[in-house]
Amino acid sequence: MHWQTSRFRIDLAGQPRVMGIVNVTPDSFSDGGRFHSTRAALAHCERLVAEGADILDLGAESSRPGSPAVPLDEELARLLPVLRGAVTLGVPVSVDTYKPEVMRECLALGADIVNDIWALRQPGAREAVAAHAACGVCLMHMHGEPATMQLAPMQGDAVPQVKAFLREQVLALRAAGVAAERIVVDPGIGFGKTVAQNFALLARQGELADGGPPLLVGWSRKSSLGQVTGLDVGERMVPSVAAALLAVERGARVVRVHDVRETVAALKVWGAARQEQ
Ligand code: HH2
Repeated sequence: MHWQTSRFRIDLAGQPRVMGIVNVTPDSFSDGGRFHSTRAALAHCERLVAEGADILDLGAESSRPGSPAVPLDEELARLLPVLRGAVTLGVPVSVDTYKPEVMRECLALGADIVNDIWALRQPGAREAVAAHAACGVCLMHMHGEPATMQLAPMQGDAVPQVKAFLREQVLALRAAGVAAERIVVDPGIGFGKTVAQNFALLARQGELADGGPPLLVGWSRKSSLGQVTGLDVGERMVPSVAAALLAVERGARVVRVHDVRETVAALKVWGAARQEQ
């Protein structure tokens, strides 16, 4: 099992991969404003790679519940200078965007992966990815849109709905000519789901992975972890690592995290136990 991306073929058969989050935003829910300048964002990229990140995920628009959209030129101005540096660090670089123009510009600069919370449903996004020869793509499930998704979360059993949605988006992308080896899918923890639905997606994650593309999951610092622990966003490192470990144990091959060093250490313990099975 592997993930084909623009420059790297990422092995997903062995140790799970850690995707380190770099938010080049003033308003992300857990670290907004900390890495807003190009210099700070690049220093953060270097730090995450030193801590063991296998992939960097650069995002320039917050998708926290209620967040406003960022204009195209502002998103590019935040992202491109950081991307230019990030692609020299020796690891695959993903760009968290739903805008086809941003995808095209970033892929032209050497980005390896498009990570889209809209699963390429914005007009022209699927075509932007399909036009590239080899970039990787992460298709995420979201119910509604960031501005309003927590006002009207999903109804009923989330697991079959998320599974059917992801299957449909994968088929559409395959029909556009994108090879299966380029695609991973993500249940989109916290995106238009109740706390119970998020935990159902963890408890029954095996149903999602079943026979489909590799799974990428992002629990890091999310509010469902705050709900069950009573901890504020800045205090959610341990719950985040616990959730990442549970996700990996249930089949996730990539975890998207803020706390790279701690997650890498936890996954080493998981890997050591797995070797002795
Ligand atoms: N979560 C966030 C953003 N992008 N992409 C994928 N594939 N999966 C996720 O779970 C996911 C994502 C939200 O988290 P974060 O980037 O930390 O915050 P913000 O959107 O406020 O910048």
